Amino acid sequence: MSAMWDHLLLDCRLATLVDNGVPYGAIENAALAWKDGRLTYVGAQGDLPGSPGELATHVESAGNAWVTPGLIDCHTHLVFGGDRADEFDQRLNGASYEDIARAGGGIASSVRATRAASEDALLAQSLPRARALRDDGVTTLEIKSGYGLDLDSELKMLRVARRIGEDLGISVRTTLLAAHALPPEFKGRGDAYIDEICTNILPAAAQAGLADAVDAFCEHIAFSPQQTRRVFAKARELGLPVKLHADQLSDLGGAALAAEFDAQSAEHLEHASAAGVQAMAAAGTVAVLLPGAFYALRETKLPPIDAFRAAGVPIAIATDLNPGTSPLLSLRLAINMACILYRMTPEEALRGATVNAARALGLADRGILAIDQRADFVLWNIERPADLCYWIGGTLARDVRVGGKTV
Ligand code: DI6
Ligand code: FE
Repeated sequence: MSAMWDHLLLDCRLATLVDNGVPYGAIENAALAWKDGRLTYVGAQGDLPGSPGELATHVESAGNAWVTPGLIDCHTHLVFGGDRADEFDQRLNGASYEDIARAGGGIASSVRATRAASEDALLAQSLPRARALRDDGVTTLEIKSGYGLDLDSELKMLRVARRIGEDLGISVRTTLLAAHALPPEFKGRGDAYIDEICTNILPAAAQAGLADAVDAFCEHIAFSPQQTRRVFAKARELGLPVKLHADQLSDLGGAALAAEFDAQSAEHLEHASAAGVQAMAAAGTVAVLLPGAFYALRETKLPPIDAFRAAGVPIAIATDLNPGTSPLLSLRLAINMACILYRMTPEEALRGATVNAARALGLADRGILAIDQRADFVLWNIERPADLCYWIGGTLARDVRVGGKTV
């Protein structure tokens, strides 16, 4: 008789993050089973419907380790050429962000380096950043384009993002962020660049199947609400979901604009208004908070966290990993920052890097430990779930599994 399940993991403590009234959805003295990459049993070991050897082909013990869903970093810009460490040094020696931008630095310098890099070189530079995230528990990763800003370079970035997923054995979701900054060849011609995005870049990315979603940076230093609307209208026409860098530096009504287009998520949101929060709640748009950028920019305006809680807007936490405002290589450090800087509880922060992050990516098959979910999970060297937020840095993951297989 063949066994019901491929694998059975005994002796674990599960933080399922299922909303069952127990903190962290925890189940102690638990077991976890899977078949063909999907969970088939999540529950008390004592309730197993038979003896382990009969139930599964492979049986192992977790040695009483805590197990969580695989972490999900739902907002990164981790594919880029070069770095901006020299600008970091200049800023700490008195240069302003504007001085650096006027001298051709800032996003423009990342665009030059990204355009100049071959696809293989870009992959080689970006892979270690993704590996650092994976090795401390990230099994699903969103990666945005936005340092290419021309058709070929944007598609190159998206192909590199996909190759990262293949090389590291994790899920990568790609987001086209052509509307990140104005490329130098369009200086003073923002609307013409939006035309280029709508008529060429977006349709080509959709045609090539390289974009899972479309994002834009709506800000006075980037694109206006009107320009953002044009990009979103085109995305809608092509059947692609949208997300928005909204209200990071000022309130341009970005949260409400995202909601108007049923965005999966609105991100940053330090300056989001009460009306924006209500619109997000009504649309089911997830608030993605990025404490790494808040920290690195020495921002003092907190996102309206109490208002999100009160309105029932799900809050996700991500690294925003990018060379300018968040060179943050750890999602666990991001959830620590969410606790310290945003006063979120450790459980809220952990939900923000799992179940709510899945929702921000429109993924219903991951983010909790429950039957039929993907068998993406992590065994940790911790004594309680809050330890994941408590330790500042380090590596706590003991075993990172995707579809049940160690990566
Ligand atoms: N918001 C950010 O914080 C990053 N992009 C964005 O839209 C900054 C990107 C960079 O400085 O390279
Ligand atoms: Fe960002």
